[in-house]
Amino acid sequence: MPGAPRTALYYRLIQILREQIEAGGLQPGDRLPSERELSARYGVSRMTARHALEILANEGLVERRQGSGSFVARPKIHQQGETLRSFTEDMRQLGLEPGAKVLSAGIREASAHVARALGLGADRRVVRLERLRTASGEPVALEVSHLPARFAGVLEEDLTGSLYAILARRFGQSLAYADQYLAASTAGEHEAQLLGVRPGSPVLRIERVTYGPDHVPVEFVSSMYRGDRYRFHVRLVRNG
Ligand code: 16G
Repeated sequence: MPGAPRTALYYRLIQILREQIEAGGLQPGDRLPSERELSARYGVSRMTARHALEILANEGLVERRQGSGSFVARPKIHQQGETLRSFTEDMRQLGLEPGAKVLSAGIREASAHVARALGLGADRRVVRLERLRTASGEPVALEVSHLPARFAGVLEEDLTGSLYAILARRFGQSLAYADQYLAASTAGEHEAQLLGVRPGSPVLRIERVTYGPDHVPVEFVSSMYRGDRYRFHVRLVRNG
């Protein structure tokens, strides 16, 4: 890339590769040129080529496999943020098989944060449910749900399926809306192991309070979604 300032070289290379992937010239599973090939083709150092591939890997666009090179990653699981849906509904919509592995389930005393989110009064007991969610067998999210103690009956149910379906069937509890917060974070050692990523990998930390039609909070969840497998879409409409 003659003429480009040295510091911008890897940005240019990233742009070129990203365009090839997004335009479909390179398909999921396709092998990308090696560092050596990139360096020869675009006149950059191997260090620059490696740096560009590392950045694309961090973005989840490219998968680097030890000893065999870099490959175009599968598209991310695309979750839209306009409709309140369960994990099960989200995955089915995408043609993926939803799953849940129960890591722990029981009654706990809520922390101040959880009690505030659920608007709890004197009774601070909550159902705490920790589940690893899978999409067609692949771990994609860790969810820690908290429900007010009036829902303790969920603990007698099979929690490897849909929690929202249990709430509807057993308690007649429908859900109306939710407040959801997203923040960037990284996976700790334990979480990384469960999610099948390296410790320190980027993740999306999501907190959500879900309300019933009477505006009473039903669930507070704190989740960790794999940053390399997820992207969230929110439509913003301009006022006026
Ligand atoms: C979503 C919700 C979670 C809820 C689950 C129910 C987020 C961050 N989390 O994953 O709060 O417990 O759906 O799904 O959106 P289920 O009915 O399939 O168990």
